Amino acid sequence: MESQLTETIFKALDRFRIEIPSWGFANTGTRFGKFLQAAAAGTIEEKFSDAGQVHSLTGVCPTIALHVLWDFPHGLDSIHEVAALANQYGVQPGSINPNLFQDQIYKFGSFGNPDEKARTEAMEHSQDSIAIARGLKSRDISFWFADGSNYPGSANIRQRKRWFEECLQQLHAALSPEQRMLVEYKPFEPAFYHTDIADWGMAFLLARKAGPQAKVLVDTGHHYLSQNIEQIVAWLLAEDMLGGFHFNDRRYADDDLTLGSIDPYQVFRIFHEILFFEWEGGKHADIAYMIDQSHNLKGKMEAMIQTVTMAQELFAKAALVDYKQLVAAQQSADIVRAEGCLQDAFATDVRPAIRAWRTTKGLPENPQEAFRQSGYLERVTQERGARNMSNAGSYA
Ligand code: PSV
Ligand code: MN
Repeated sequence: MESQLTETIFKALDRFRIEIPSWGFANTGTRFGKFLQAAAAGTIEEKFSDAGQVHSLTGVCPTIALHVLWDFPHGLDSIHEVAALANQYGVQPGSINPNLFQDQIYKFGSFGNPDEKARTEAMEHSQDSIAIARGLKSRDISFWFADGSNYPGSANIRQRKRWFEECLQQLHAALSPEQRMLVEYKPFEPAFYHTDIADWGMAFLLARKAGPQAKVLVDTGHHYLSQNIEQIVAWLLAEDMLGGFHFNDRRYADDDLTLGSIDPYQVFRIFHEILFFEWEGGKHADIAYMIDQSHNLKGKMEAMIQTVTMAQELFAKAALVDYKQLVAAQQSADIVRAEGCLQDAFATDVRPAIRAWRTTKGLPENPQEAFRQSGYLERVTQERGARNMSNAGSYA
């Protein structure tokens, strides 16, 4: 491979980091049940241990996203335990995700709930989440709301919008100067008629009203089919409103499939918009890249390693676009040449350069193979198996 290409790929990889979600290592299910995995993590320590493994093999996942209800059993009092685990396992706490959807009190919503008690509880939990993030030196507090309704007429959409505005404004006021609030949108599930923050425009308006430290978080699975996600990315970048990304892939809805397993070109196009924006503007786009996937059938750690390596490949490919040629082709409306700039970069096999980069960093050339050889999976299967397999969830 030409040395210029290799250099561009190395540079791209040097700066690329992606956060892994604690919930990606736990046993999860579908609406119809759970299929258990003997090696799944069942405690916060096991999640840190698994995340530490993924980081030590890939070198690019220094942080783990944490879900407050699932990972901080004692709320604020769990901060010390989590901080100690972070040091022990060599991965730092990343984004802090309040859980405003699982408790019974949220049956009819959190900030959009007509019952003031539920709204107050949601606010208290959110304030605690901000304090937890501060205690752990986590910059981002990532808000996703399951709020919505299933039947026309059953919710006052404008009233709920006002509650969301008020609550987010109050929470923004509680942020420290270095903290950020990320507002995630999703058009469906669990609500199937209306969702309070259904799309990027709604998230954008709420974030803008909340204050300058609020940005939008895009989750690839949270769009209608065939929606042009990279255009949304380009607009948010242009408005300085893109704060974070939850990566996953899908075929139908929010399927949580492995990144790039269905449509790698889409992920490439998203990265391209980001890198093209940076090249044109000469500035860095401050976006937290995170994975938001939980696998029921694939091995969780294998799926995570597969995702990280795929993300690196697609990011490296996107970095290969010849911008000068692209701009010239766009300018002269040479459509085929412009499109070719993207296609040529996408078609480049970046894997040899990525393997070489890993070697220079003292990382295994093939993290998946190294994981298989490490014996880690066999060890944790042995340690966790009996507990995990007796813990089947049933909806009966
Ligand atoms: C919701 O589907 C979501 O994407 C949000 O980011 C949650 O925090 C995450 O999944 C985990 O349930
Ligand atoms: Mn998400």
